[in-house]
Amino acid sequence: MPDPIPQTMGQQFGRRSWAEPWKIKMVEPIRLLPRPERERALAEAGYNTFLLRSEDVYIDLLTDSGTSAMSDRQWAALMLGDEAYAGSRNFYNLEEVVRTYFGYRYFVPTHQGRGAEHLISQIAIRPGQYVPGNMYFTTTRLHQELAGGTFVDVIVDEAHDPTHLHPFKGNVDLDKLEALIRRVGPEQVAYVSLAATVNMAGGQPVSMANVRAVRELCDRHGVRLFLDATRVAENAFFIQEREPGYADKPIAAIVKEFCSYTDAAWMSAKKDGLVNIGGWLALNDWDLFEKARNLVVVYEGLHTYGGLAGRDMEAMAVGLVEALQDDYMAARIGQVRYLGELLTRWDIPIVQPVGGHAIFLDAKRFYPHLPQDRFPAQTLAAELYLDSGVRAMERGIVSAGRDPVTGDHRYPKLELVRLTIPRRVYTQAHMDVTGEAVKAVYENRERARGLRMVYEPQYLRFFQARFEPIAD
Ligand code: PLI
Repeated sequence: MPDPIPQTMGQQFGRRSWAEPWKIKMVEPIRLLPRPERERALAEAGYNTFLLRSEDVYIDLLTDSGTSAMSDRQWAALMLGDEAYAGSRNFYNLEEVVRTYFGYRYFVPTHQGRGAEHLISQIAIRPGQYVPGNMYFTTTRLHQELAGGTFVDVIVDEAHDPTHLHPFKGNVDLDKLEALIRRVGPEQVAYVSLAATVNMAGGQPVSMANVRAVRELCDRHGVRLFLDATRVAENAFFIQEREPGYADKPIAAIVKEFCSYTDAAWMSAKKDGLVNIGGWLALNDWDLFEKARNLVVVYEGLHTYGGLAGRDMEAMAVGLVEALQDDYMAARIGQVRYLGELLTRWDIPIVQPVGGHAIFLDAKRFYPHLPQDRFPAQTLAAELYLDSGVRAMERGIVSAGRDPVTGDHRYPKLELVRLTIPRRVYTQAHMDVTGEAVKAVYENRERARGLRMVYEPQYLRFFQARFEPIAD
C-alpha cells in the first residue's frame, strides 16, 4: 500500500518544490477580528459556524462548495452568457462538455447538486424501495428518504475507522451490497448510489476495480448504478496515484472510464466544477431522461437552463475542463496534504489517509472526555473559530440527524470536523496559520466542556441548529 501522506512539499533537503499552475490576478481582503468580537459573533451564531457572518471569518474552511476562485477564462466566459429563456447556446456548450468528458448521453442542468438529487430521487425511487450507497451524504440521503426510499450503508468497514490506512476507503463492500439485494430482492432496490471521493468518510476514493465490480454485480441482479460525480475528478487523482495500470493515464481519461461503468450521474458543479453555482444530471436511459426533463421544469426551470443563468452554464463548461487537468489536480490535492502533514507532525488526530478536499479532525480522539451527545465536533469547530477566526464544519452527530423511524439521534462512528480547502483560493501561508490554530486548540483540549443543543430544525439540522456552552 502506498504511503498515505507522501512527502510532496519538497521540504526535505535535496527535493524540489512544486507550485500551483496559476498566478493571482485579483485579491479579496480578509481580516482577523479581535478575540472579544469573535466571542460575540460566535454567541450570536448559536455556536454554529454555519450561522456566522462571512465578514466575521478570517480563513473560511467551512466548505469547498461554491467557494472556488474562477479562472480568467471562466470570468471571460461569463461575458458570453446567452440569456435567452429557451435554447441558450451556453446550454449546448455545457451539454457537449458533459457528453465529451463524462460520456453520458442525455443531460439536464440544475441549479446545484441537490436540485439534481431531488430529480433523480423522485423519478427513480418508488416508496418502500432501498437505496444502498457508500456512506450517506446529508442532502443525498434526505432526498432519497423524501422520495420514500431507505438508505442502506454498504461502504467497506474500514471507512468508519479514521485510523485505517486502506488506500480506497470509499469502496463498496460487495458482500454487504449483495446481501441486501438478496434479502430484499432486486426489484426493491431502486439503484445503487455510488459517490466518488466519499465526503463523510474524509474524501476517500473509490477504486476503478471496485466500480467495475459493482457494475458487474448490478448487471447480475438487474440493478441500476448511479454516480454522485460531485468530486469524481479528485477521485481520479487517487486512482492515478494508487491503482496499478493508471499511473500514465490522464485524469480526464480516468474520469471517463469511471463514469462508463455507471448508468447515470449527478454533480454539484460547485466543487470539482470550479463554479460558484450550478449542477447537473446526466443519464443514458431515454425513458428516465424524459422523466427528468419533465420534472425539471416544475422545480428548476426550463430544461435548457435548469435554474441557472446562461453565463453560469458557460463558466461551468470551462470549469469542468479545467478541473480535469493533471497539473491543477496535483496542486489541489498537494495543498490539502500539506495541511495534513503539518497536523500529523504535531500528532493531532486526523482521518488517515488524507483524502481529496479536506482535512478531517477526529473529535472523538481530540476530546476523549466529551460524550458524543455533548457534540464534540461542534465544540471543536467553535473553539477553532474562537482561537483564530478559522471556520470549519461539524461532520458528526449533528450532521447525522435523527433516525426517521425512532426519532433518536443517529450516533455515527465518525465524529469529525472538516477543514475544507476551497479550490485556488488560499496560499500555503493560510495553511500554516490554520495548522498552528488547530495545534493551539489541541494544547487546550482538556478545557473543553461541550455544547447543548437549544434549537433543532426539522431538516438538515446542522445548517441552522443553535447551541449553548455547558458550564461545568
Ligand atoms: O450543495 P449542492 O446542493 O450543490 O450539492 C449537494 C451535494 C451532493 N453530493 C455531495 C457529495 C456533496 O458534497 C454535496 C454538497 N456538499 C456540500 C455543500 C459540502 O459542503 O460538502
